[in-house]
Amino acid sequence: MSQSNNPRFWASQWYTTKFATEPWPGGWYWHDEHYNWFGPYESEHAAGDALTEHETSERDALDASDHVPSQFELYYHPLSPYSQKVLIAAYEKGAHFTPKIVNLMSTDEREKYRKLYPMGKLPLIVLNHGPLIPESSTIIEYLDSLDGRRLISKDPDVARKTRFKDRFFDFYLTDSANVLFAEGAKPPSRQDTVKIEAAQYRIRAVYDFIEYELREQTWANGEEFSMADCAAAAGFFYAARIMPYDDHPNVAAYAHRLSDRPSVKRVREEAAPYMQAYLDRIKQSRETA
Ligand SMILES: N[C@@H](CCC(=O)N[C@@H](CS)C(=O)NCC(=O)O)C(=O)O
Repeated sequence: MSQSNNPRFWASQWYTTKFATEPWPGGWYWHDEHYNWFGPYESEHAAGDALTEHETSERDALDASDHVPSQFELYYHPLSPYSQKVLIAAYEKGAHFTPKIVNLMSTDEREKYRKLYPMGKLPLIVLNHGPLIPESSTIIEYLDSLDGRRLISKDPDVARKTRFKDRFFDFYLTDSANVLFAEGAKPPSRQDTVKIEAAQYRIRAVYDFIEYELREQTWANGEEFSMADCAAAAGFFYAARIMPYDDHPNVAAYAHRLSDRPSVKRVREEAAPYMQAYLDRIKQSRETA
């Protein structure tokens, strides 16, 4: 049950470990599914017994209810496009997860989150038996191994195209829209015009590319909604506000289909109050500047 090498990072849940001195008095500790630590215990055995007792009581409580057990914890923020991409996939798959919203703008929350995942990037999932899975596409690969409709085809040729388009939307639509959004929030004198022009060029190139691709297909990779569409929907959340596509009728129709998709609708409805609060904050800071 014990782990010796950086256990917090690699196995973050339901285990005991020994802290020699830091951050708490030496001894054995265990933590629960909410990262509450308990200890110190004199021995690994004593900590293990306390953990087993906790697990048993949790299981009994679950058995006594009709609660569907959570398959993992999802660390995310409703306004983070990569989080939205994973949320869309999770809703498509009908996954049961425990949501953990992290506000990376808060120094305290950011520091706490970096203890769990040092890269500090959202989204991240933590499986019930411990392992962390970071990176939106890797998370969706994992989700696709669970029950539910497939987001990455079993056909290797189709799967390769889905993976290409997923990366294509991430790198050239989402990342470019992020640049434009971040630069747009700065006062004009501090905006980086080289970065802005490069991002605008890339988004236009994405629109041109998919305008052609979408001339006779419903979704990014054909007739089946896939991981590529999760990535596209997340990218359009910001890109649509910054770089309209009215002169690309197939892109406009595709963006409309995405907005109508129940999983995408749900994610955007959940993000709406956070977006409003963000826009209000920007407006207020401009008024007081
Ligand atoms: N390649 C990563 C990108 C994740 C990413 O950039 N996440 C943003 C939020 S959308 C983030 O955590 N930013 C905080 C930071 O860069 O410190 C993925 O696909 O998950």
